[in-house]
Amino acid sequence: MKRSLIIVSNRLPFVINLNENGEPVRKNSAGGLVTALAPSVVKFYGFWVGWAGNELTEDMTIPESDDPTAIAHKIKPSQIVPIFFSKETYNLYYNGFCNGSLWPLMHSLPTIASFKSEQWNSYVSVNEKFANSTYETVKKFENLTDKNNLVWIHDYHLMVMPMILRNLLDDANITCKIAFFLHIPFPSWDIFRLNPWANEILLGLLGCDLIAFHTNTYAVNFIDCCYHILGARVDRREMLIEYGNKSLVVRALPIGIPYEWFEKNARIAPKPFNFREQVIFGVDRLDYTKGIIQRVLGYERFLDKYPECREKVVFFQVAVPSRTDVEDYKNLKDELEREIGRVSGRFATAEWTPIKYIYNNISQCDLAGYYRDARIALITPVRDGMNLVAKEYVACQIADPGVLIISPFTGAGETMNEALLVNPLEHDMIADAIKTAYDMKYYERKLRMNALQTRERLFNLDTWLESFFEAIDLVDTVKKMQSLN
Ligand code: GDG
Repeated sequence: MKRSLIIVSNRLPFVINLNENGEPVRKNSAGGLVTALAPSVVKFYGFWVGWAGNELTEDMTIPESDDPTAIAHKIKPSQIVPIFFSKETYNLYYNGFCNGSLWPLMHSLPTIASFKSEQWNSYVSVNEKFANSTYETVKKFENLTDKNNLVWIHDYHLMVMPMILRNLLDDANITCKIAFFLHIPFPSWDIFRLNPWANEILLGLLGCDLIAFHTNTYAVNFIDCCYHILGARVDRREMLIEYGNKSLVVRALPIGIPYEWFEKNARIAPKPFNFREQVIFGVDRLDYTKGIIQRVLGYERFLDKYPECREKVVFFQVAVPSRTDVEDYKNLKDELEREIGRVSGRFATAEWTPIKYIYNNISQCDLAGYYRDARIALITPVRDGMNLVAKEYVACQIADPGVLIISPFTGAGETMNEALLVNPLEHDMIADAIKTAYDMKYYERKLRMNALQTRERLFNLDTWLESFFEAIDLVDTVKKMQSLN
Protein backbone atom coordinates (compact mmCIF):
# COMPACT_ATOMS: atom_id res chain seq x y z
CA MET A 1 0.00 0.00 0.00
CA LYS A 2 1.18 3.51 -0.77
CA ARG A 3 1.57 5.67 2.34
CA SER A 4 2.75 9.14 3.22
CA LEU A 5 4.68 8.75 6.44
CA ILE A 6 6.42 11.03 8.91
CA ILE A 7 8.35 9.62 11.85
CA VAL A 8 8.82 12.02 14.75
CA SER A 9 11.23 11.29 17.59
CA ASN A 10 13.36 13.37 19.92
CA ARG A 11 16.50 12.28 18.07
CA LEU A 12 17.05 11.83 14.36
CA PRO A 13 18.48 8.46 13.21
CA PHE A 14 21.97 10.03 13.33
CA VAL A 15 23.73 12.87 15.10
CA ILE A 16 25.65 15.54 13.27
CA ASN A 17 29.29 16.14 14.23
CA LEU A 18 31.70 18.61 12.68
CA ASN A 19 34.79 17.22 10.97
CA GLU A 20 38.25 18.83 11.16
CA ASN A 21 37.19 21.34 8.45
CA GLY A 22 34.12 22.31 10.44
CA GLU A 23 31.79 20.51 7.99
CA PRO A 24 28.81 18.54 9.26
CA VAL A 25 29.06 14.73 9.00
CA ARG A 26 26.59 12.07 10.06
CA LYS A 27 27.42 9.81 12.99
CA ASN A 28 25.10 6.84 13.11
CA SER A 29 22.84 6.07 16.00
CA ALA A 30 22.54 2.33 16.39
CA GLY A 31 19.54 2.15 18.73
CA GLY A 32 16.58 -0.19 18.32
CA LEU A 33 14.31 2.66 17.20
CA VAL A 34 16.52 3.45 14.20
CA THR A 35 16.77 -0.21 13.21
CA ALA A 36 13.01 -0.49 13.47
CA LEU A 37 11.92 2.61 11.62
CA ALA A 38 14.59 3.58 9.08
CA PRO A 39 13.52 0.87 6.56
CA SER A 40 9.92 2.19 6.54
CA VAL A 41 11.11 5.77 5.96
CA VAL A 42 13.17 4.49 3.01
CA LYS A 43 10.37 2.27 1.65
CA PHE A 44 7.65 4.95 1.70
CA TYR A 45 10.06 7.78 0.90
CA GLY A 46 8.89 9.37 4.14
CA PHE A 47 10.28 12.06 6.44
CA TRP A 48 11.94 12.00 9.85
CA VAL A 49 11.54 14.95 12.23
CA GLY A 50 13.96 15.20 15.16
CA TRP A 51 17.01 16.71 16.80
CA ALA A 52 20.50 16.11 15.33
CA GLY A 53 22.64 17.15 18.29
CA ASN A 54 23.99 20.52 19.40
CA GLU A 55 26.66 20.79 16.68
CA LEU A 56 24.16 21.25 13.84
CA THR A 57 23.18 24.90 13.46
CA GLU A 58 20.47 26.40 11.29
CA ASP A 59 22.93 27.74 8.68
CA MET A 60 24.22 24.21 7.87
CA THR A 61 22.71 21.66 5.53
CA ILE A 62 22.27 17.99 6.37
CA PRO A 63 24.89 15.92 4.53
CA GLU A 64 24.39 12.62 2.70
CA SER A 65 25.51 9.52 4.57
CA ASP A 66 29.04 8.38 3.67
CA ASP A 67 28.65 5.00 5.39
CA PRO A 68 26.83 2.39 3.26
CA THR A 69 26.60 0.02 6.28
CA ALA A 70 24.55 2.56 8.29
CA ILE A 71 20.91 1.64 8.70
CA ALA A 72 19.83 5.20 7.89
CA HIS A 73 22.24 5.40 4.89
CA LYS A 74 19.49 5.52 2.29
CA ILE A 75 17.59 8.32 4.01
CA LYS A 76 18.24 11.41 1.89
CA PRO A 77 18.90 14.88 3.39
CA SER A 78 15.60 16.06 1.85
CA GLN A 79 13.78 13.52 4.02
CA ILE A 80 15.24 14.93 7.24
CA VAL A 81 13.55 17.74 9.18
CA PRO A 82 15.94 18.95 11.88
CA ILE A 83 14.69 20.62 15.05
CA PHE A 84 16.96 23.14 16.73
CA PHE A 85 17.01 24.23 20.34
CA SER A 86 19.38 26.28 22.43
CA LYS A 87 21.60 24.66 25.08
CA GLU A 88 19.42 26.27 27.75
CA THR A 89 16.22 24.82 26.29
CA TYR A 90 17.90 21.44 25.92
CA ASN A 91 18.81 21.54 29.57
CA LEU A 92 15.31 22.50 30.76
CA TYR A 93 13.38 20.27 28.36
CA TYR A 94 15.61 17.20 28.00
CA ASN A 95 17.68 16.97 31.18
CA GLY A 96 14.93 18.65 33.20
CA PHE A 97 11.37 17.66 32.37
CA CYS A 98 12.05 14.57 30.22
CA ASN A 99 14.70 12.92 32.36
CA GLY A 100 14.27 14.55 35.76
CA SER A 101 10.44 14.43 35.94
CA LEU A 102 8.89 12.08 33.39
CA TRP A 103 11.48 9.31 33.24
CA PRO A 104 11.42 8.46 36.98
CA LEU A 105 7.66 8.96 37.34
CA MET A 106 6.79 6.79 34.35
CA HIS A 107 9.05 4.12 35.87
CA SER A 108 7.04 4.35 39.11
CA LEU A 109 9.90 5.96 41.03
CA PRO A 110 8.15 9.17 42.20
CA THR A 111 10.62 9.92 44.98
CA ILE A 112 13.34 10.51 42.38
CA ALA A 113 11.11 12.77 40.26
CA SER A 114 11.23 16.54 40.67
CA PHE A 115 8.87 19.00 39.01
CA LYS A 116 9.57 22.59 38.04
CA SER A 117 7.21 24.80 36.05
CA GLU A 118 10.11 26.37 34.14
CA GLN A 119 11.03 22.91 32.83
CA TRP A 120 7.43 22.06 32.02
CA ASN A 121 7.06 25.32 30.04
CA SER A 122 10.14 24.43 28.07
CA TYR A 123 8.76 20.91 27.41
CA VAL A 124 5.57 22.46 26.02
CA SER A 125 7.44 24.93 23.83
CA VAL A 126 9.67 22.18 22.40
CA ASN A 127 6.56 20.10 21.70
CA GLU A 128 5.03 23.12 19.90
CA LYS A 129 8.17 23.39 17.81
CA PHE A 130 7.97 19.72 16.84
CA ALA A 131 4.25 20.10 16.04
CA ASN A 132 4.84 23.14 13.81
CA SER A 133 7.69 21.53 11.87
CA THR A 134 5.70 18.32 11.46
CA TYR A 135 2.68 20.30 10.25
CA GLU A 136 4.84 22.07 7.63
CA THR A 137 6.13 18.66 6.55
CA VAL A 138 2.64 17.14 6.27
CA LYS A 139 1.85 19.93 3.82
CA LYS A 140 4.46 18.39 1.49
CA PHE A 141 2.36 15.21 1.18
CA GLU A 142 1.06 14.52 -2.34
CA ASN A 143 -2.60 14.28 -1.41
CA LEU A 144 -3.73 16.17 1.69
CA THR A 145 -7.02 14.31 1.92
CA ASP A 146 -5.65 10.78 1.57
CA LYS A 147 -6.74 8.60 4.50
CA ASN A 148 -3.33 6.87 4.47
CA ASN A 149 -1.42 9.98 5.50
CA LEU A 150 0.29 9.20 8.78
CA VAL A 151 2.42 10.89 11.44
CA TRP A 152 3.96 8.40 13.85
CA ILE A 153 5.32 10.01 17.05
CA HIS A 154 7.68 8.23 19.43
CA ASP A 155 8.13 8.34 23.14
CA TYR A 156 7.76 10.37 26.28
CA HIS A 157 9.58 13.48 25.03
CA LEU A 158 6.63 14.37 22.81
CA MET A 159 3.47 13.61 24.74
CA VAL A 160 1.74 16.99 24.38
CA MET A 161 2.60 17.33 20.71
CA PRO A 162 -0.24 15.19 19.25
CA MET A 163 -3.08 17.57 20.23
CA ILE A 164 -1.17 20.66 19.04
CA LEU A 165 -0.61 18.95 15.69
CA ARG A 166 -4.20 17.71 15.55
CA ASN A 167 -5.54 21.24 15.95
CA LEU A 168 -3.23 22.60 13.24
CA LEU A 169 -4.30 19.84 10.83
CA ASP A 170 -8.01 20.22 11.60
CA ASP A 171 -7.89 23.97 11.11
CA ALA A 172 -6.38 23.43 7.66
CA ASN A 173 -8.80 20.58 6.77
CA ILE A 174 -5.93 18.17 6.23
CA THR A 175 -6.62 14.45 6.62
CA CYS A 176 -3.82 12.75 8.47
CA LYS A 177 -3.74 10.08 11.15
CA ILE A 178 -1.59 10.56 14.22
CA ALA A 179 -0.19 7.53 16.01
CA PHE A 180 1.98 7.35 19.11
CA PHE A 181 4.20 4.62 20.53
CA LEU A 182 5.44 4.81 24.11
CA HIS A 183 8.72 2.92 24.62
CA ILE A 184 8.69 3.15 28.42
CA PRO A 185 6.10 1.97 30.98
CA PHE A 186 2.84 3.79 31.61
CA PRO A 187 2.35 3.74 35.40
CA SER A 188 -0.83 3.19 37.37
CA TRP A 189 -3.08 6.22 37.74
CA ASP A 190 -2.28 6.92 41.40
CA ILE A 191 1.38 7.34 40.37
CA PHE A 192 0.70 9.20 37.15
CA ARG A 193 -1.52 11.77 38.87
CA LEU A 194 1.45 12.91 40.98
CA ASN A 195 2.57 14.73 37.85
CA PRO A 196 1.36 18.33 38.29
CA TRP A 197 0.58 18.42 34.55
CA ALA A 198 -1.08 14.99 34.31
CA ASN A 199 -4.22 16.50 32.72
CA GLU A 200 -2.31 18.41 30.08
CA ILE A 201 -0.28 15.33 29.12
CA LEU A 202 -3.34 13.10 28.79
CA LEU A 203 -5.12 15.77 26.75
CA GLY A 204 -2.03 16.03 24.55
CA LEU A 205 -2.11 12.30 23.86
CA LEU A 206 -5.83 12.44 23.06
CA GLY A 207 -4.84 14.20 19.83
CA CYS A 208 -3.82 10.76 18.47
CA ASP A 209 -5.96 8.24 16.59
CA LEU A 210 -3.95 5.32 17.92
CA ILE A 211 -1.69 4.97 20.96
CA ALA A 212 0.30 1.81 21.49
CA PHE A 213 2.29 0.42 24.42
CA HIS A 214 4.58 -2.57 24.94
CA THR A 215 2.19 -4.42 27.27
CA ASN A 216 -1.44 -4.75 28.12
CA THR A 217 -0.71 -3.54 31.66
CA TYR A 218 0.57 -0.18 30.39
CA ALA A 219 -2.39 0.14 27.98
CA VAL A 220 -4.86 -0.50 30.80
CA ASN A 221 -3.03 1.96 33.08
CA PHE A 222 -3.39 4.63 30.40
CA ILE A 223 -7.09 3.92 29.96
CA ASP A 224 -7.56 4.12 33.76
CA CYS A 225 -5.77 7.49 33.84
CA CYS A 226 -8.06 8.90 31.14
CA TYR A 227 -11.07 7.65 33.11
CA HIS A 228 -10.02 8.78 36.59
CA ILE A 229 -8.11 11.96 35.81
CA LEU A 230 -9.97 13.32 32.78
CA GLY A 231 -13.35 11.69 33.31
CA ALA A 232 -13.21 10.34 29.74
CA ARG A 233 -15.61 7.60 28.54
CA VAL A 234 -13.67 4.36 28.19
CA ASP A 235 -14.31 0.86 26.92
CA ARG A 236 -11.75 -1.42 28.56
CA ARG A 237 -12.70 -4.49 26.52
CA GLU A 238 -12.48 -2.84 23.10
CA MET A 239 -9.67 -0.52 24.32
CA LEU A 240 -11.27 2.70 23.18
CA ILE A 241 -11.36 6.16 24.78
CA GLU A 242 -13.73 9.01 23.96
CA TYR A 243 -13.44 12.54 25.24
CA GLY A 244 -15.52 15.37 23.81
CA ASN A 245 -15.49 14.83 20.06
CA LYS A 246 -12.15 12.95 20.12
CA SER A 247 -11.75 9.19 20.13
CA LEU A 248 -8.61 7.17 20.51
CA VAL A 249 -7.82 3.49 19.95
CA VAL A 250 -5.42 1.93 22.50
CA ARG A 251 -3.35 -1.17 21.72
CA ALA A 252 -0.62 -3.33 23.27
CA LEU A 253 1.97 -3.93 20.53
CA PRO A 254 5.11 -5.41 22.11
CA ILE A 255 8.26 -4.53 20.18
CA GLY A 256 10.51 -7.31 18.85
CA ILE A 257 14.12 -7.40 17.63
CA PRO A 258 15.67 -8.04 14.19
CA TYR A 259 16.16 -11.64 15.29
CA GLU A 260 17.98 -13.01 12.25
CA TRP A 261 20.37 -10.08 12.19
CA PHE A 262 21.50 -10.86 15.76
CA GLU A 263 21.67 -14.56 14.99
CA LYS A 264 23.86 -13.84 11.97
CA ASN A 265 26.14 -11.54 13.96
CA ALA A 266 26.50 -14.22 16.63
CA ARG A 267 27.82 -16.59 13.94
CA ILE A 268 30.58 -14.23 12.84
CA ALA A 269 31.49 -12.41 16.09
CA PRO A 270 35.00 -13.05 17.43
CA LYS A 271 35.51 -14.96 20.68
CA PRO A 272 35.36 -12.24 23.35
CA PHE A 273 36.45 -13.96 26.57
CA ASN A 274 39.80 -15.63 26.97
CA PHE A 275 39.24 -16.88 30.50
CA ARG A 276 37.91 -20.26 31.58
CA GLU A 277 35.31 -19.09 34.14
CA GLN A 278 31.61 -19.08 33.29
CA VAL A 279 30.41 -15.60 32.37
CA ILE A 280 27.44 -13.90 33.99
CA PHE A 281 26.69 -11.02 31.63
CA GLY A 282 24.90 -7.67 31.84
CA VAL A 283 24.75 -4.75 29.40
CA ASP A 284 22.70 -1.61 29.99
CA ARG A 285 22.68 2.11 29.59
CA LEU A 286 23.92 3.31 32.97
CA ASP A 287 20.48 4.08 34.37
CA TYR A 288 19.00 3.58 37.86
CA THR A 289 15.96 1.82 36.35
CA LYS A 290 18.19 -1.01 35.13
CA GLY A 291 18.95 -2.29 38.64
CA ILE A 292 22.72 -2.60 38.10
CA ILE A 293 23.62 -1.92 41.73
CA GLN A 294 21.03 -4.49 42.89
CA ARG A 295 22.72 -6.92 40.47
CA VAL A 296 26.16 -6.32 41.98
CA LEU A 297 24.77 -6.82 45.50
CA GLY A 298 22.93 -9.99 44.43
CA TYR A 299 26.15 -11.30 42.92
CA GLU A 300 28.01 -10.48 46.14
CA ARG A 301 25.41 -12.50 48.05
CA PHE A 302 25.90 -15.38 45.59
CA LEU A 303 29.64 -15.42 46.26
CA ASP A 304 28.98 -15.27 50.01
CA LYS A 305 26.36 -17.96 50.03
CA TYR A 306 27.97 -20.36 47.54
CA PRO A 307 31.74 -20.13 48.17
CA GLU A 308 32.28 -23.26 46.06
CA CYS A 309 31.41 -21.13 42.98
CA ARG A 310 34.13 -18.54 43.60
CA GLU A 311 36.82 -18.56 40.90
CA LYS A 312 34.42 -20.49 38.64
CA VAL A 313 32.40 -17.49 37.48
CA VAL A 314 33.05 -13.92 36.35
CA PHE A 315 30.41 -11.21 36.36
CA PHE A 316 30.94 -9.11 33.21
CA GLN A 317 29.05 -5.80 33.17
CA VAL A 318 29.00 -3.31 30.31
CA ALA A 319 27.55 0.08 31.33
CA VAL A 320 26.94 2.44 28.44
CA PRO A 321 27.31 6.16 29.33
CA SER A 322 23.90 7.84 29.37
CA ARG A 323 22.49 11.27 30.36
CA THR A 324 25.85 12.21 31.77
CA ASP A 325 24.76 15.84 32.48
CA VAL A 326 22.04 14.74 34.90
CA GLU A 327 23.05 14.74 38.58
CA ASP A 328 21.29 11.46 39.49
CA TYR A 329 23.20 9.70 36.71
CA LYS A 330 26.56 11.06 37.86
CA ASN A 331 25.83 9.90 41.41
CA LEU A 332 24.75 6.50 40.14
CA LYS A 333 28.03 6.03 38.30
CA ASP A 334 30.00 6.89 41.45
CA GLU A 335 27.94 4.55 43.59
CA LEU A 336 28.14 1.67 41.10
CA GLU A 337 31.88 1.98 40.74
CA ARG A 338 32.28 2.12 44.52
CA GLU A 339 30.23 -1.07 44.94
CA ILE A 340 32.06 -2.88 42.15
CA GLY A 341 35.39 -1.91 43.73
CA ARG A 342 34.25 -3.04 47.16
CA VAL A 343 32.91 -6.42 46.01
CA SER A 344 35.96 -7.04 43.79
CA GLY A 345 38.28 -6.20 46.67
CA ARG A 346 36.42 -8.53 49.01
CA PHE A 347 36.67 -11.64 46.85
CA ALA A 348 39.53 -11.18 44.35
CA THR A 349 42.57 -13.43 44.51
CA ALA A 350 45.91 -13.15 42.72
CA GLU A 351 44.49 -15.30 39.88
CA TRP A 352 40.86 -14.22 39.83
CA THR A 353 38.90 -10.99 39.40
CA PRO A 354 35.23 -11.58 40.24
CA ILE A 355 33.85 -8.60 38.27
CA LYS A 356 34.88 -7.16 34.92
CA TYR A 357 33.40 -3.76 34.24
CA ILE A 358 33.39 -1.70 31.04
CA TYR A 359 32.09 1.88 31.09
CA ASN A 360 31.85 2.44 27.36
CA ASN A 361 30.02 1.57 24.15
CA ILE A 362 30.89 -1.70 22.46
CA SER A 363 30.36 -2.56 18.79
CA GLN A 364 27.24 -4.43 17.65
CA CYS A 365 29.36 -7.33 16.48
CA ASP A 366 31.32 -7.63 19.75
CA LEU A 367 28.05 -7.43 21.64
CA ALA A 368 26.69 -10.43 19.73
CA GLY A 369 29.85 -12.36 20.73
CA TYR A 370 29.40 -11.42 24.40
CA TYR A 371 25.79 -12.55 24.30
CA ARG A 372 26.69 -15.80 22.55
CA ASP A 373 29.43 -16.83 24.98
CA ALA A 374 27.81 -15.72 28.23
CA ARG A 375 26.55 -18.68 30.23
CA ILE A 376 24.04 -16.50 32.12
CA ALA A 377 22.38 -13.17 31.22
CA LEU A 378 21.49 -11.29 34.39
CA ILE A 379 18.83 -8.65 33.66
CA THR A 380 17.50 -7.00 36.80
CA PRO A 381 15.68 -3.71 36.09
CA VAL A 382 13.51 -2.32 38.85
CA ARG A 383 11.28 -1.18 35.96
CA ASP A 384 11.76 -1.31 32.18
CA GLY A 385 9.33 -0.72 29.30
CA MET A 386 10.40 -3.81 27.39
CA ASN A 387 14.17 -4.59 27.60
CA LEU A 388 15.63 -5.55 24.24
CA VAL A 389 18.81 -6.96 25.78
CA ALA A 390 16.90 -10.02 27.03
CA LYS A 391 15.60 -10.71 23.53
CA GLU A 392 18.98 -10.13 21.87
CA TYR A 393 20.68 -12.53 24.30
CA VAL A 394 18.18 -15.22 23.37
CA ALA A 395 18.71 -14.69 19.62
CA CYS A 396 22.49 -15.09 20.03
CA GLN A 397 22.35 -18.46 21.88
CA ILE A 398 23.31 -20.38 18.75
CA ALA A 399 25.47 -23.07 20.38
CA ASP A 400 25.55 -24.31 23.99
CA PRO A 401 22.43 -22.55 25.36
CA GLY A 402 22.78 -20.23 28.34
CA VAL A 403 20.21 -19.21 30.93
CA LEU A 404 18.28 -15.93 31.00
CA ILE A 405 17.54 -14.45 34.43
CA ILE A 406 15.10 -11.55 34.19
CA SER A 407 13.16 -9.22 36.44
CA PRO A 408 9.36 -9.49 36.19
CA PHE A 409 9.25 -5.67 36.26
CA THR A 410 10.22 -5.50 32.58
CA GLY A 411 7.88 -5.75 29.60
CA ALA A 412 9.98 -8.70 28.35
CA GLY A 413 9.51 -10.48 31.69
CA GLU A 414 5.76 -10.57 31.06
CA THR A 415 6.11 -12.97 28.13
CA MET A 416 9.50 -14.70 28.51
CA ASN A 417 8.05 -17.33 30.81
CA GLU A 418 10.79 -19.91 30.30
CA ALA A 419 13.44 -17.59 31.78
CA LEU A 420 14.22 -17.57 35.50
CA LEU A 421 12.18 -14.68 36.90
CA VAL A 422 13.67 -12.89 39.87
CA ASN A 423 12.67 -9.93 42.00
CA PRO A 424 15.79 -7.72 41.88
CA LEU A 425 15.00 -6.01 45.18
CA GLU A 426 15.97 -9.05 47.26
CA HIS A 427 19.63 -10.11 47.19
CA ASP A 428 19.10 -13.72 48.26
CA MET A 429 16.65 -14.26 45.43
CA ILE A 430 19.20 -13.01 42.88
CA ALA A 431 21.88 -15.19 44.50
CA ASP A 432 19.66 -18.27 44.35
CA ALA A 433 18.62 -17.60 40.74
CA ILE A 434 22.29 -17.37 39.72
CA LYS A 435 22.95 -20.68 41.51
CA THR A 436 19.99 -22.36 39.79
CA ALA A 437 21.22 -21.10 36.42
CA TYR A 438 24.79 -22.15 37.21
CA ASP A 439 23.68 -25.70 38.08
CA MET A 440 21.14 -26.08 35.28
CA LYS A 441 21.72 -29.16 33.15
CA TYR A 442 22.09 -28.99 29.39
CA TYR A 443 18.71 -30.58 28.54
CA GLU A 444 16.78 -28.07 30.70
CA ARG A 445 18.75 -25.10 29.34
CA LYS A 446 18.07 -26.32 25.82
CA LEU A 447 14.35 -26.81 26.44
CA ARG A 448 13.91 -23.37 27.96
CA MET A 449 16.04 -21.62 25.33
CA ASN A 450 14.25 -23.32 22.42
CA ALA A 451 10.91 -22.05 23.68
CA LEU A 452 12.27 -18.52 24.20
CA GLN A 453 13.84 -18.51 20.74
CA THR A 454 10.71 -19.73 19.00
CA ARG A 455 8.70 -16.85 20.47
CA GLU A 456 11.27 -14.12 19.72
CA ARG A 457 11.88 -15.38 16.18
CA LEU A 458 8.14 -15.23 15.51
CA PHE A 459 7.37 -11.94 17.27
CA ASN A 460 10.31 -10.08 15.78
CA LEU A 461 10.70 -6.49 14.66
CA ASP A 462 8.90 -7.07 11.33
CA THR A 463 5.91 -8.54 13.14
CA TRP A 464 5.79 -5.46 15.37
CA LEU A 465 5.82 -3.10 12.38
CA GLU A 466 3.20 -5.13 10.53
CA SER A 467 0.93 -5.18 13.57
CA PHE A 468 1.35 -1.43 13.97
CA PHE A 469 0.38 -0.68 10.35
CA GLU A 470 -2.52 -3.15 10.62
CA ALA A 471 -3.76 -1.37 13.77
CA ILE A 472 -3.55 2.09 12.18
CA ASP A 473 -5.36 0.89 9.05
CA LEU A 474 -8.19 -0.45 11.22
CA VAL A 475 -8.56 2.68 13.33
CA ASP A 476 -11.50 4.18 11.39
CA THR A 477 -13.40 0.89 11.42
CA VAL A 478 -12.82 0.37 15.15
CA LYS A 479 -13.94 3.90 15.98
CA LYS A 480 -17.10 3.53 13.89
CA MET A 481 -18.05 0.06 15.14
CA GLN A 482 -17.25 0.56 18.80
CA SER A 483 -18.39 4.13 19.34
CA LEU A 484 -19.36 4.59 22.98
CA ASN A 485 -22.14 7.11 22.27
C1 GDG B 1 13.97 2.05 25.70
C2 GDG B 1 13.17 1.48 26.89
C3 GDG B 1 12.60 -0.52 25.50
C4 GDG B 1 23.35 -1.39 24.63
N1 GDG B 1 24.67 -1.24 24.85
C5 GDG B 1 25.25 -1.21 23.66
C6 GDG B 1 24.28 -1.37 22.70
N2 GDG B 1 23.11 -1.47 23.32
C7 GDG B 1 21.80 -1.63 22.67
C8 GDG B 1 21.22 -2.99 22.98
C9 GDG B 1 19.73 -2.71 22.85
C10 GDG B 1 19.59 -1.25 23.24
O1 GDG B 1 20.89 -0.67 23.19
C11 GDG B 1 19.07 -1.07 24.66
O2 GDG B 1 17.72 -1.36 24.64
P1 GDG B 1 16.87 -1.59 25.98
O3 GDG B 1 15.53 -2.07 25.58
O4 GDG B 1 17.58 -2.55 26.85
O5 GDG B 1 16.84 -0.20 26.76
P2 GDG B 1 16.61 1.40 26.53
O6 GDG B 1 17.77 2.04 25.89
O7 GDG B 1 16.31 1.89 27.91
O8 GDG B 1 15.32 1.57 25.58
C12 GDG B 1 13.17 -0.03 26.84
C13 GDG B 1 13.31 0.17 24.33
O9 GDG B 1 13.28 1.59 24.49
C14 GDG B 1 12.65 -0.19 22.99
O10 GDG B 1 11.30 0.17 22.96
O11 GDG B 1 12.82 -1.91 25.40
O12 GDG B 1 12.38 -0.55 27.89
O13 GDG B 1 13.71 1.95 28.12
O14 GDG B 1 19.31 -2.85 21.52
O15 GDG B 1 21.73 -3.91 22.07
N3 GDG B 1 24.55 -1.42 21.39
C15 GDG B 1 25.85 -1.30 21.03
N4 GDG B 1 26.86 -1.11 21.92
C16 GDG B 1 26.61 -1.06 23.24
O16 GDG B 1 27.53 -0.87 24.03
N5 GDG B 1 26.16 -1.37 19.74
